[in-house]
Amino acid sequence: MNYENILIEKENKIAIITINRPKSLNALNKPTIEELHSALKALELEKEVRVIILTGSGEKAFVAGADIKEFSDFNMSEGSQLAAKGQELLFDFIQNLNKPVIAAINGFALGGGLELAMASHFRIASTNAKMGLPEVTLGLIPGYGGTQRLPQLIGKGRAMEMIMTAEMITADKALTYGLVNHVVDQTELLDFTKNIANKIANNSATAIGRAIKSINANYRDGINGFHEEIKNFGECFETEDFTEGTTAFIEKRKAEFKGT
Ligand code: CO8
Repeated sequence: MNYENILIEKENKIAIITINRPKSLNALNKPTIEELHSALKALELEKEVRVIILTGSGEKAFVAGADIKEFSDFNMSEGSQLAAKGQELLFDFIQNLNKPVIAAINGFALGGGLELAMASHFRIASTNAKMGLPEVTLGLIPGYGGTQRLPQLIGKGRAMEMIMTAEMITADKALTYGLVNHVVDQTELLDFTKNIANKIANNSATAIGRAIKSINANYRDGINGFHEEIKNFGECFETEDFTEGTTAFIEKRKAEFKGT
C-alpha cells in the first residue's frame, strides 16, 4: 500500500514507521492517523516483523501534536468524534497491539504527539527532545488519552502540573520522571532503539504478546490483572515457542523462536 504521510522501512525483524509531514512538524491529521492505523494493522499480521519503532521525520519533531488547523472550527460533537475515532484507530490500538511498539522521540513530542508516544509500549528520547501537553493553551484538554496515560506513567501530581502549566519538559527531566527509558544523542537514537528492538525480536513473540496483554490488564476497568496473567501464563504452555525455549535451555543452545 502507498502512504502519503508515513514511511515504512523493514530491517531484519524490525519495522520502522516514520511520520513524514516535516513542514507541519509531523502533526497528526486525520489521514495520518488512518495511515498509521492501516500500517500497524498490516504489520501486526506480518510474522517476520517482531518489533515496531515509531519516529518522526526531520531533526526537529517527533510529532508536534494533533493538526490544529484541522479542528480549529469544530463544535463539541465534531471534537468528541475526532477524539473518540483517534483513540480507537490509533492510541488504544497501539497500546493493545500484540507486538511491541517503541517510540523513538527525536524532537518535539507535544499534545497528540506525546500521547502517541505514551500509547507506545515504551519510549526512548534524543537529548534535544521536548515533551509536553500544551492543550490548555488552546482552550482544550488532552483528548487522545493524555489525561489517563500521563498520570499512569509519571504519577498524578507531576501529570497535573504538566497539564495545568502546559510547559514542556526536557528529555533529562522525562528520564527522571520515568516517562522515557533512555536518553541518547539524536544521531544515535535510531541505532540505540534498533539495538533494544533486536534483543526483543530474538525472544518469544508469543510470550511477548501475552506479556503485553497481562501488563495492560492492570489499566483496564473490571479486569483482574493477576487472573489475566494466570490465564496468559497457562496459554504459553500450548505454544511451540515454549517447547523450543525449554528444550534449548536443556540442550544448552540458543533458542530459535518461530513466534508460534
Ligand atoms: N498542528 C498543525 N501545524 C503545526 C503544529 C500542529 N500541532 N505544530 C506546528 N505546526 C506547523 C506550524 O503551523 C508551522 O507551519 P507554517 O510554516 O505553515 O506556519 C510549522 O509547523 C513549523 O512550526 P513553527 O513555525 O511554529 O516552529 P517553531 O520552531 O517556531 O515552534 C513548536 C515549534 C513550539 C512545536 C510550535 O510549532 C508549536 O507550539 N506547535 C503547536 C504545539 C501544540 O500546541 N500541540 C498540541 C496540539 S493540540 C493536540 O495535540 C490535541 C490532542 C487531542 C486532540 C483530540 C481530537 C480533537
